[in-house]
Amino acid sequence: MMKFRKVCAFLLIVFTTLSCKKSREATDLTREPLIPIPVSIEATESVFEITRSTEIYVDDGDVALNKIGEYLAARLRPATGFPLKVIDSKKQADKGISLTLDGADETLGEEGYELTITEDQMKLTAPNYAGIFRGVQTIRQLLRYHIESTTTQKGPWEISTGTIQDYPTYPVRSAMLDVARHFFTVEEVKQYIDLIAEYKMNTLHLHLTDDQGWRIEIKSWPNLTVHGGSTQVKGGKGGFYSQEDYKEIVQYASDRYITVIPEIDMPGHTNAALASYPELNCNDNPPELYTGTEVGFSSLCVDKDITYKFVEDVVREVASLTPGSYFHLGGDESHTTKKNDFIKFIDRSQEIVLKYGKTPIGWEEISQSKLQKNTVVQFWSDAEHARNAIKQGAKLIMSPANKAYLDMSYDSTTTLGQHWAAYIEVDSAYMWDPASIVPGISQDNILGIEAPLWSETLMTMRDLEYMAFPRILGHAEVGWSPASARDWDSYKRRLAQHGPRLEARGINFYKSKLVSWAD
Ligand code: TNX
Repeated sequence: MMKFRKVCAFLLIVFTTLSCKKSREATDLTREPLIPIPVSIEATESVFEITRSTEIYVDDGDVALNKIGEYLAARLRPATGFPLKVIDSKKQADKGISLTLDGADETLGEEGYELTITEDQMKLTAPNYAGIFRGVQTIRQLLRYHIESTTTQKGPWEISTGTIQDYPTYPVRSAMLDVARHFFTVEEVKQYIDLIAEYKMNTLHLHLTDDQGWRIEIKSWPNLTVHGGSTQVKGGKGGFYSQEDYKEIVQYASDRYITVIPEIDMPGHTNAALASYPELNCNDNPPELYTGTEVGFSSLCVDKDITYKFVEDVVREVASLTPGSYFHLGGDESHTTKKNDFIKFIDRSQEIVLKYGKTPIGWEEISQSKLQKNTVVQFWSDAEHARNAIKQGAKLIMSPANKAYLDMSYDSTTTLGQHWAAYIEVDSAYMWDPASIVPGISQDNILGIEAPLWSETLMTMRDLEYMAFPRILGHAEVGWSPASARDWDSYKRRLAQHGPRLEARGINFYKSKLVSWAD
C-alpha cells in the first residue's frame, strides 16, 4: 500500500511537471507590448522556448536571408549566451527559428511579414527581405527586456505562441537627423540607425547642410567642408563626412533595410556654402561663418550661372553616392529670397535632381513652384502649401512641427530643445493622425511620416536620445499601424513595458509622468 502511494505521488509529480512545462505562465500573444502594434495577432496560449540548442534556419544559398539570420543571432547571443547557429537549410525547417521567403503571402507587400509561433517552431515568412527584417524586430520585442542586455542573463527565453500578420500603413516612416547645427560622428549616426530600426522605421533623412555647417565632402568644391564644415552652433569644431564615411552610413542603413535621403538645403540655409565660396554671393563678398541659431537670413544668388553649376556639381556627387531614389533639396524658410527667384531656383533644381536620376523632395514651401511629376512635398506647418502640393498631384510626407518635431521640448521644464511650435508631451507625440492634419488631405495623398530632430540645442548622443525617446516610438506606430488599432491607453500600457528595454540598451530617455513605467 505504502509502495503504491509512493508510486502515485511520484507519478503525480512527473505529470504536473510535464503538463506544467508549457504553461509555466499563462501566455497570451495578443497582450505582448509590441510597438508598433501589429495589424493582426491570434494567440494559441502556449510557449515556444529558445534554448541552447535552438538554431536559425534560412533558405539554402540565400545570402541576404543568411545575413538577416546573423543579425538576429547577434541580437540574441549576448543575453542568452546561446550559440544560435545560422544554418542554410535545403528543405523548410520544422523546428527552431526559421526565416524564409518560401510560400510567403505576396499580399503582405514590400515590408509585411507573418510570424507563426508553435511550441516547436518560430517561423517568419515574408515575400521580401525587408519584411523578414521588420519581423525580426517583432521577435526581439516578444522576448523579455533582458534580451537587450550585453551580458548573459538568466532564461528561460520564452515566446507566446500564435500568429502575427503585419504590414505598414504608410510606405515611408522616416527619422531626420540634423547633423549641420551640431555635427554627429559616423558611429553616432549608426547608433541612431540601430535605434530607429527596432521600431520598423525605413528611412533616415540626413540634413547635411545648413547655415552653421556643410557636412558632406564635395570633391569639386572642397572648401565647402574645409571651411564650411569647420564649426557649428556656439563655435565648436564641427566636422564633416568624407564621401567614404557617407557611403559607410548608407551601407549600414541599407543592411537594416533603411534608405538614406540626403538633404542639401537650398537656396536658404546656405551660409556655410556662401562663406566658403565668394562667387556664390551676389556681391562676391563671403559672409563670416555662422554659429548662432537664427533661421532664414541666407540665400544663394539665384541669378548667377555659377550657382547652378554649384547645384549641379553637388547633386551629381551626392546622387552618385546614394542608392536610394530620393534627393531632398530643402527649400524651407528662404525668407531673403524673393518669391519669383525662389520659384525659379526650385524649378531649375528639380530638373537637376531629375537629371541625376533622383526624385526630388522639398519642404512644403516648394509647392509654390511648378512641381515635377513625382516631386514629394514635406509638410511641416502650412495647410495651404500642402493643398497646393496635392492640387499639383504631389504626395506628402507629414511632419507637423507641433506633433512630430523631436526638438520641441516636452514641457516648460525641459532644458533641451525649443518650443516655437508647441510643447510636445509623450501623449501629444502619439495622438496624431497623418490623414487628419490638413482638411482635404487623405491617406491617398500621403507617402508617409517623418519625425525630424533638429540639433540647434543638442550637442551629444545623450541629448539626441533624450529628445527622441520615447516620442519616436509613437511616431513609428503612427506611421506603421492602422489608425483603427491606435489607442493612447493601449499604447501607454505597452510603452510602460519599453522603459526597462530602453534602459537595458543604455538609452537616455525622458521618463514622462504620463506613463507608469515598468521596473
Ligand atoms: C524650422 S521647419 C526649421 C529648421 C529649424 C527648426 C527648429 C523647417 C523646415 N526648418 O531650420 O532647425 O525649425 O525647430
